[in-house]
Amino acid sequence: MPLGDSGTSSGSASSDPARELTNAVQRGESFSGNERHVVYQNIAGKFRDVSGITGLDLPDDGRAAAFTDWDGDGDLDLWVSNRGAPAVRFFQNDNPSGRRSLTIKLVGATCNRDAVGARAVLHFEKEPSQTRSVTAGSGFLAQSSKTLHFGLSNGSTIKNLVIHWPGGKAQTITGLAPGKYRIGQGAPPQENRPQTPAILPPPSPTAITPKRTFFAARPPIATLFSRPTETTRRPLLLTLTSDTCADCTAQLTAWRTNPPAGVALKTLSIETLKRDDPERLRLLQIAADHPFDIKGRPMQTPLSFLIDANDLLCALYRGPIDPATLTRDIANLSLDADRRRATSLPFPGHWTGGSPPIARPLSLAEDLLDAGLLNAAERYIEHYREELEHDEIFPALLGRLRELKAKIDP
Ligand SMILES: [Ca+2]
Ligand SMILES: [Ca+2]
Repeated sequence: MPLGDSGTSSGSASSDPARELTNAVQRGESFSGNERHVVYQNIAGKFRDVSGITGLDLPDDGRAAAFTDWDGDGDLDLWVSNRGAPAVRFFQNDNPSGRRSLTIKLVGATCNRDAVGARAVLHFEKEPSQTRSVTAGSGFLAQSSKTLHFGLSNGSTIKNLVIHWPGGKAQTITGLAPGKYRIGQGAPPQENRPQTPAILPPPSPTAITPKRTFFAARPPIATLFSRPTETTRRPLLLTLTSDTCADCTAQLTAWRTNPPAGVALKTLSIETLKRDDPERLRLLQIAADHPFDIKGRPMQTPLSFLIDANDLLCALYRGPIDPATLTRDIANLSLDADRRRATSLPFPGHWTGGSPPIARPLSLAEDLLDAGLLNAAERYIEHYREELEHDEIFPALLGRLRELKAKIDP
């Protein structure tokens, strides 16, 4: 597929393949097809698909898989990373078979200390031998534990372990019982008691869903919403509600008796917008999606935009708003960029360097073009022309707008 000028500029035509791919990813579509994870069990050299019974057959857009005995109980647990959410999954191996294992941490002396490249062959009295190698990286973008893991069948007796050190001689170790060992190159095995990482109970989904985001970089959205004239030069809280949403009714009722101070309120019904002004609804969705680099995901209502007096989008709230949080966010509207960045963190922490992020109006204009809202894009470009002209790919943006318009009206 020809990629044209994609990746080096804003791209031009709407049929630009790389742009289409990016848009699909932003819409939450799979990058590589809807393929479930698969697990194969090796049975004497033949493989059986056991994906379903392992519980690993998820339709995630998976990337890396790394094996390690994370909880230290002797069996291998699994970490998987995904392109979309959840970005990381941990699978704790709870197979109750109670079988034993032998784990070996190799430490090089004349070879590299991690013993990368070493090969260990475990011989048994009766069963076939097992071979493991220390690798730096396994599969795609993954690194499994460098500790070698041998699963043992019931009643098996270990004969010996032969370690082929990189660039060195083979070392044979006898008298090993199941367990955990650390073996230095040329030295006898020592019992290894690695620190076991703590496994906390998973957080509840509601605790990890971001309900409110206070933006470090504030996108300008003046032409994407209509500000009631009486709210000029005042912060505005613009809330989208749905007729069928109980949280919306509760939120509006709460505000009737106890309206937030220091901000003008404006409420829009999604159903009314769909009927009377569908483009406005699309513009508001673009404003809500843009900071998160997503497109067209289902909207959770009430959805509230905190917009400052300069029409910058400062915060976004999904669901009912905690009044104390809103009061604090309104007070924080005037923070400078550094303190705004510190405030935007969703968890405790501090920044160690770099400049605070700044919004890029040009990428919002591109979102409007991607959505085919050419008139809205033109209005946006006209309104923010001065800022946009500082962006080095502004000419390419204008070129793309011209091309898209020519397609509609050749
Ligand atoms: Ca384990
Ligand atoms: Ca286990």
